Amino acid sequence: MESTRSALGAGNEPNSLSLAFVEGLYEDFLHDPASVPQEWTAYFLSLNGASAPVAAFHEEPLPATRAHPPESGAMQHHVDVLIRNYRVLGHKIARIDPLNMPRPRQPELDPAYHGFAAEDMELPFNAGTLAPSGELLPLRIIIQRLRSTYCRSIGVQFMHIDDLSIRDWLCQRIEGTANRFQLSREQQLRILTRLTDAVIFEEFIQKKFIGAKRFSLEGAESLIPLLELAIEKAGEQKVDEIVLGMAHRGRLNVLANIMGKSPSQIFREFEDKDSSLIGDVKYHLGHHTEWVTHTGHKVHLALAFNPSHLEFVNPVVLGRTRAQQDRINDIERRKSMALLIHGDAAFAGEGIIQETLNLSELEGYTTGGTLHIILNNQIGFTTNPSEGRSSVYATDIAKMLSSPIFHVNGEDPEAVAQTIQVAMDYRRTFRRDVVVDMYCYRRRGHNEGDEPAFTQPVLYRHIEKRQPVREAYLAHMLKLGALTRDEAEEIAVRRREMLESELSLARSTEQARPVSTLRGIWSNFQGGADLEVPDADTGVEKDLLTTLLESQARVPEGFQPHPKIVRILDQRLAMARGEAPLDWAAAETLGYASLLVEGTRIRITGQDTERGTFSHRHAVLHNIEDGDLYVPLRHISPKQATFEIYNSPLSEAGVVGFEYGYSIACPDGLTIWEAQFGDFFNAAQVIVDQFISSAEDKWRSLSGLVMLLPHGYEGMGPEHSSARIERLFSLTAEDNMQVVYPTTPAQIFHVLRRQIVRPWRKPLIILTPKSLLRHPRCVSSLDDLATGKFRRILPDEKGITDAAARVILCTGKIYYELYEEREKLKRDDVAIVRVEQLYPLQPADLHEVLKLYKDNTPVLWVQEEPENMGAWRRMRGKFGYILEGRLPFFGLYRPASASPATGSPGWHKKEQREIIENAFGTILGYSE
Ligand SMILES: Cc1ncc(C[n+]2csc(CCOP(=O)(O)OP(=O)(O)O)c2C)c(N)n1
Repeated sequence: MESTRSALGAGNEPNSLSLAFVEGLYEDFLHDPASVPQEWTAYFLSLNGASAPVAAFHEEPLPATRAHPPESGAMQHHVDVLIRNYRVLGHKIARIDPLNMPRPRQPELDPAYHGFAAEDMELPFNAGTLAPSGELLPLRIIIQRLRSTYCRSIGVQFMHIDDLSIRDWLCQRIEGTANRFQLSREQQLRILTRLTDAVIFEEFIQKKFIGAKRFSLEGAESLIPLLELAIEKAGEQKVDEIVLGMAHRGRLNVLANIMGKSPSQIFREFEDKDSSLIGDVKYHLGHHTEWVTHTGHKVHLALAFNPSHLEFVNPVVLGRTRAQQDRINDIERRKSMALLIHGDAAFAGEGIIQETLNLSELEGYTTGGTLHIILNNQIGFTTNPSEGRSSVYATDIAKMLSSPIFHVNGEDPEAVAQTIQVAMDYRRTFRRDVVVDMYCYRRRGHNEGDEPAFTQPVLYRHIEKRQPVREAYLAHMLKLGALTRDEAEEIAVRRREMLESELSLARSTEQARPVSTLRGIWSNFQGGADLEVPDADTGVEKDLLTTLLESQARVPEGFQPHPKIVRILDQRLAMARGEAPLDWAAAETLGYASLLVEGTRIRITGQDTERGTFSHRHAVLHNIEDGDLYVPLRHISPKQATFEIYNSPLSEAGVVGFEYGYSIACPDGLTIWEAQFGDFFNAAQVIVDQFISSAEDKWRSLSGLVMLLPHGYEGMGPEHSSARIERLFSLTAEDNMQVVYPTTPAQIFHVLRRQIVRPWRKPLIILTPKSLLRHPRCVSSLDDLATGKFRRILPDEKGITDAAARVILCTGKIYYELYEEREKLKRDDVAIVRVEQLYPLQPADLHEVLKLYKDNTPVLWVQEEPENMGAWRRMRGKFGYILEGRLPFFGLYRPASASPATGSPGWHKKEQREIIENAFGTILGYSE
């Protein structure tokens, strides 16, 4: 027989894992013979008590092998080591797992291992924080306390934390209170009620919507009381808002039982009657509600919309939380809190977890500590933990933070309650993340249509026999005499009746009232079609521009920037005074400055974005004497709005998710993420696909996030050339986002301002330049910024119209190469038109400019990218071979290629030259 690699055991070999597993099962068997699988019952009965498995901890007297003379001070030292070992390893034998999965023995927790003999058990020792009043305790009591603190239903990992003050706090807190934690009868009743709510909800849907997918919470119902306790505690700590993120598992239950979503609304979604809800499946939808705690404190709860992509919502929730804090200037970051619920397989497997955790302590990203809850049902779809991670715990990645990790048995709701109290106090005290890993199981398959016994037969035989947590807790309360069975039944009956009436309501009304997401801070903004929102004038008075640019060229007395920076500042001064034309950096920075003085807060992040990857921005100046920093954009006016700029960690998915989240909570601010090179945004593709491009369609959720993606073929190789315009195009439809490729400083100025001045909130993707940052022709005047607006199409700069024998249509940096070639060849019969807004591109905009040319003037789309990339295929797809019904349309590009660009600068030049020359050469198959 092949050894079974089930979740229950690592095979039949008698290794330490299976030994510990057998020990656990044997303990269960001694407690309740019916609780273990039949094959094990037979085995344990056959033992007949003769060779009972060795318990992980010897309760019986130890062999009298005294290693330490009692008078020796070494004995106290060994007690200290034993105490320390419990702190380090206690969690490894704690009974955190309702399924009793095999766990290795920990001999280091055995007193005999430290040389103690049976007769030492009554000797008194200093017990540190285990004896809050400082008295000496017999070794027996010390061990008892250690076991009940570290090895019962809660296992805590905290010894990886380097900061001793944090470790001390945790020791005091855990050891000082573990044995004294007591819930009142009201609290116990409340837990029972919430467990009942969770159970009845699943039961009800199971009965009324047979076979429907709901990703039931069964096996992990303690999540509902856990969340309630966390929210209540947050209320006590004066948190006003909690932003939650979670995946599919138990989401409907959370929506109904925590988020205040009406069950009738959920039932309507099951009936699929509601045409206003076709954007996404029901277990992805967000919701928000007002929670009033038992002390009367109001906590706003917002559950973020979630895509199927597990865990990617995490940075979005953090960004949103941060924005809420920034909006109210909550410097200590105590008013809003992020609460993330993770799956165990996803937490261990998805790299976005590391990216998210890494943000937690960074100045530009911290939110004062996230509460992470792992809904640890010990399976991922059909994948066992042994197949899903190399680490012991699903949570091991979180050890990168100075945060405790609490593993708690979800079948012990009171332990869950105790854990939440400590975790929330820790978060509050240290303003750091904290992790609660709630061990549970999944009673059914991955979804309700799945048969889990196909792949986990032994595990599921075991799970089938487990009493639901509500039953077990009820039995506990009945034993305590805290309530009667009739009273408990009454709670369940009331809940069922409520759900019945909600179901009738759902079935009696045809349509739900459409829920508008554009309320509160969003009420002044709109999404929808581009054509419904006119372009706005975005010019700024010239005098003000001068003042704003001058203020950015100044540094405080005694501040000494690098000499080359001084030169740049001097140039800015000359630009401000109209003595030199504006370059890209000056116009970009004026875009920000003008918005700041109008009251728009700005946040810009990205790798090396303070300086700018190509050294153009220099938004943060460094004093060469002492390294002090000065941010000119924070000093332009006493009444200006906040300007934030941060170099991001080297991450894309995490930080783009964060900024997207920020943008959805800050519609009146300008939120910008900049890629190092445009190519790297594909490392954030999930955020682009699942949120940025589709959120409005799926969830009617808007965002005005700006992404700056450096783009352009400059011989820098396959990964430093292209922001993959073609990929952006594949995502554009229904005016879901804007893609622009501005070619002048004035254009970047106006498009940045347009993003705020129009009430239209759409993601804006700007393809930004590299060499153009310093190109002598890529300049604008103050007048260009003082009047007008962003121009979607730039007509020929020299005004060539009637004389044109051909029109070159292009976008971006290649324009300047074409322009120079035209100058060199003196070809005034060639007009060059720039498409500055690639999407949305209205045919009428193009028509407006092309109508200047004779009917059959050919148009050449000229691009640097290969045929299968760039904008060509989209242009041809949209306009065909006949442009505007009259002008023939041709394309010029690099040959189709698997890789965006060559790695050889020489080859690049040759290819580029060919394109430019061909743009002015004969058009094959067409006679002019
Ligand atoms: C990024 C991503 N990869 C794969 C999936 C498919 N998938 C959905 S649920 C699931 C298992 C998740 O396991 P776990 O995180 O433990 O949560 P559980 O479903 O057990 O609650 C998988 C692989 C997904 N939704 N997202």
